[in-house]
Amino acid sequence: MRTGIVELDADHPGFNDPEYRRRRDEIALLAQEHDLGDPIPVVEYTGTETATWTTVFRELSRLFPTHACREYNEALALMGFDETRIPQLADVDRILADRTGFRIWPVAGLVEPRDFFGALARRVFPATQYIRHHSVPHYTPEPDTIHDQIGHIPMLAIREYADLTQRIGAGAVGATDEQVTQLARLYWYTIEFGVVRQDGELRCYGAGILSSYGEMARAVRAEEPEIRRFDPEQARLLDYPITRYQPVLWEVDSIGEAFERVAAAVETIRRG
Ligand code: HBI
Ligand code: FE
Repeated sequence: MRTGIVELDADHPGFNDPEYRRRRDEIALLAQEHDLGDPIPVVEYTGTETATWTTVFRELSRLFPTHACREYNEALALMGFDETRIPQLADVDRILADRTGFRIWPVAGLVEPRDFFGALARRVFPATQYIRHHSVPHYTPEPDTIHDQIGHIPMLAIREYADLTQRIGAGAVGATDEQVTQLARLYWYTIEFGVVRQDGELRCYGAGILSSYGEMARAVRAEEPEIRRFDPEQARLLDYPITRYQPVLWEVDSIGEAFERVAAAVETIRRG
């Protein structure tokens, strides 16, 4: 559908804000009118939108040196992000194409899991261009451009993470519903919420942690989340909550290890 009408749940922070809803529809229409291969539309962000980015990027940046994995900090420097401006997907698309061959597909919001994985299988990442509601800058009930650009985009410039992302997507092509569910759990526990031990310290490599001040602050303290050695045979059977802090995080020695173990698990899952 190319209506540019965005449905929001009644408990979405922007539900009762007509200006926010008009803006969401406007940005959704840009994505809906975009065909893969077209130039990615440039969004002129408002002062309010930029202020939300500034708040979140500034706060997260205080944690990155001590909480993010080494690869993330290197890749973030490469992206050239700064707190005064929301990056354009068109710009990060060129950097990723050059680094790992991943391309960006601008989308209006959540994509059906099979379509989402189908894009990943082709080394295409569905990324949003709208931003969360300004009333709660550290919270979003759905992926937004802060989550996609601060969480996923720098990590997709890293070969092992890009390959892991693609491998899970490829595993879902032609899979059964149950197989897709298990692949979605592996995606969640690695790509979104993975942690890695570096020089004896727990560091974050999952995009959902890297783009959330609360998750990141609490992940490496390892007080509340239970940290388990990554075992895809257990992880693929364990459900996860999406609306509260993660109770269990899975630790690897390297992102390359996450890739190797997930690649093997994808084979097991597909054999059924
Ligand atoms: N769509 N835009 C977008 N971003 C996501 O992260 C996303 C999605 N659709 C489905 C989805 N994630 C999850 O179901 C994955 O586990 C597949
Ligand atoms: Fe994500």
